[in-house]
Amino acid sequence: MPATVSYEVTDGIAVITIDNPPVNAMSAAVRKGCWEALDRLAADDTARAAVLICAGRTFIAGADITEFDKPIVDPWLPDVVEKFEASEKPVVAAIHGTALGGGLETAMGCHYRCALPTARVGLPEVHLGLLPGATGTQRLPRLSGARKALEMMTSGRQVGAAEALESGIIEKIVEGDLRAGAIAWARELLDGGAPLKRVSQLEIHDAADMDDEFYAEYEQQLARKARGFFAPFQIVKCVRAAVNESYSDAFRTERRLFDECKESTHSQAQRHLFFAEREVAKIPDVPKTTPVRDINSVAVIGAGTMGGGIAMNFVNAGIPVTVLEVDQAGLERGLGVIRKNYGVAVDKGRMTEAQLEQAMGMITPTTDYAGVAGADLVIEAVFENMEIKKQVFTKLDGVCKQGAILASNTSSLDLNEIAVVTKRPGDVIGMHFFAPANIMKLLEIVRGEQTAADVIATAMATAKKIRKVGVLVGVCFGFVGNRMFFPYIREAQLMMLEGIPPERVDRVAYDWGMAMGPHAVMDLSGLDVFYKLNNEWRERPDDPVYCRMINVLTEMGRQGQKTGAGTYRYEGRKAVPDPEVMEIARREAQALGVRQIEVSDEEIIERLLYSMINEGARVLEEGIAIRPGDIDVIFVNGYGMPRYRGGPMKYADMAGIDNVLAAVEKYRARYGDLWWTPAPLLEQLARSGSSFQAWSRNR
Ligand code: 3H9
Repeated sequence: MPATVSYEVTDGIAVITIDNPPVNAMSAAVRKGCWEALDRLAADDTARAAVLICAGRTFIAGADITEFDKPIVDPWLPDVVEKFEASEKPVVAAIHGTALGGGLETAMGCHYRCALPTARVGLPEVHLGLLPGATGTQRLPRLSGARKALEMMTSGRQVGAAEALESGIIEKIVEGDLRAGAIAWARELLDGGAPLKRVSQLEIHDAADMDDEFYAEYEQQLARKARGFFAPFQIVKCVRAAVNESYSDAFRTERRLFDECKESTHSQAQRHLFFAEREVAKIPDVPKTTPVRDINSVAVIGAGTMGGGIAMNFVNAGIPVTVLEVDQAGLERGLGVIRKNYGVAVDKGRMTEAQLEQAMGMITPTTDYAGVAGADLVIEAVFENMEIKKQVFTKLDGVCKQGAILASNTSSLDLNEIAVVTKRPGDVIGMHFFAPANIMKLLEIVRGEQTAADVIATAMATAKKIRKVGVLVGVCFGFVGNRMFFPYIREAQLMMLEGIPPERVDRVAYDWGMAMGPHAVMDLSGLDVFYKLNNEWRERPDDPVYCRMINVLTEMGRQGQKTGAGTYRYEGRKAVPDPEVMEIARREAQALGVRQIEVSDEEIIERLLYSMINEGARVLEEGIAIRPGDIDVIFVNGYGMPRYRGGPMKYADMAGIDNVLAAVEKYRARYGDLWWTPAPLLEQLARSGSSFQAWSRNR
């Protein structure tokens, strides 16, 4: 028997222990081990029942996700689950930590389930673009009811032991020693003559009124909550099969639909992100053992929308914050906005009035720099202007205690230039939050030339503490996210001059899966923001066509939603296409000599995405991002790119780098070298038939 699964008998009860760190995934070796353990149990006269338990920090966390890209190795997980159920001797699953995916499916193959009070169970396959494919879509409805199973599987929600007990997913909660408790319970079941509870043979208790109307309504809801995703709808089909077909027919349906999911680009993309989001924390020259500084108090310079949102993150994590503004009026305005934001949470029932007051009580307002002197971490969130930022950092250098981390929330400026105005550039780092800062998951952590390793490690740990996805990037204009977003915006802008209505470009981007189209995003952020950014970009090539409409509209006072008009006109928050804007675009195009053209939807996507990907290749060449996966993590967590596309670099890999290059060359032929010269890395990968992922792995 492989070392990962052990078998021993204690007083007539066999204990099968899976030990496959870190999370006891059902790898081929574990499946084989379980298979052999079950054969041994069947033949073992000294054992009347068995307990399935795991070593380490958790019960089985699911199938081994790394195996989905490889040929299947027997025994396959569904067969193992069925073998557990077929055992003539009762098997009790003993759950601690989390029983997820194939882990819960294995537990549901057992005849009874017990868990520690702290345990959680769930079928989160949907997050990987999959469905529970080891009989989970058939077993969970039989234990919890089809409605609950549908909700759990389409959302991936985990439930705690108490809820699992109440809904019939487990039969017992064990306090104290799980192993001893499970063995005792197995013996009790034997002594009480409990029947073998084979889940596949149970009735679904709430199947009666699950008719066409029910499924249509459920799918309609899903279409809103999981727009564009494939797997949730496959799960509905499986549950429908569970309700309407025999177990064996429905199981075949599950297998077929699981295979469709596994082979889909959605699942490839989502599996990629699963690993990329874990890898992002690994920084080659900042090992895990790097010490981190204590962050027990934070100061935020600037109480604008950004500063306020940043402060809320720390308050929510229980860390007191001092907020500094130049004057009392600014402070009151800023604190008023924070209070209003918390008020919304109260209105929605997510927070009580008392909690709101407690949160506000953790914020100390000040107009005096002496008030931030004792903070462990200071985050500057003032106006995006180099001179102002330098003044702030000079002041901070003068008052802040030694060892404090001085962070800038700049979204584009040269962090090195900011750092050298202080006498402690090693303590200076970028922490680029994304608006709204209290909600968006992404945090770009910008490493300056002199930033110390422990400052990087602390910033990454702090990101985790405030529940952000921290991604380390290097210094360049716009860092990774904005630098790659600029070409996307540039193409949307050019298309307007070419006579392509913004609402069409936005619709195509939205249908591709973006949370919002590029024009809607610009109007939301403010065209003036892009206007200022463009002007701060010192190395910007001289091109009168570049983002021309941003300049024209901003100078007309059309700054976007906040002024009631930008690229669109606004009726409340509703964007309405404005013929006047296209008229202006036509005039500008004429003056600049931009041709009016017809384009396909495919071209719109290519120009938006491939311009971004080409820039991404340069970002990688220059070492501004550590890995292509880091870029992908940035775009799905900060720019509204759908997870099922995997991020821009994974999307390029799936489209084929040679296809991306061919399209880039096509636009270069039309528009010239200025913006469309292929990145050398793109050419190199296309030539060698490689991908960003393979390049990254083999470096
Ligand atoms: C499935 O079951 C399909 C079946 O229905 C049908 C099959 C036919 N496989 O997250 P962490 C690695 S699909 C391989 O940092 P935590 C992870 O990459 C599966 N590796 O720890 C990381 O590696 P590294 C359904 C896995 O304590 C290390 O373990 N199940 C797997 O924060 C630690 O992970 C799921 O979707 C895996 N299944 O969280 C559950 N899981 O150290 C996925 C983890 O090299 N897992 N790794 O970076 C999780 O949600 C979390 O890992 C868990 C622990 C909550 C368990």
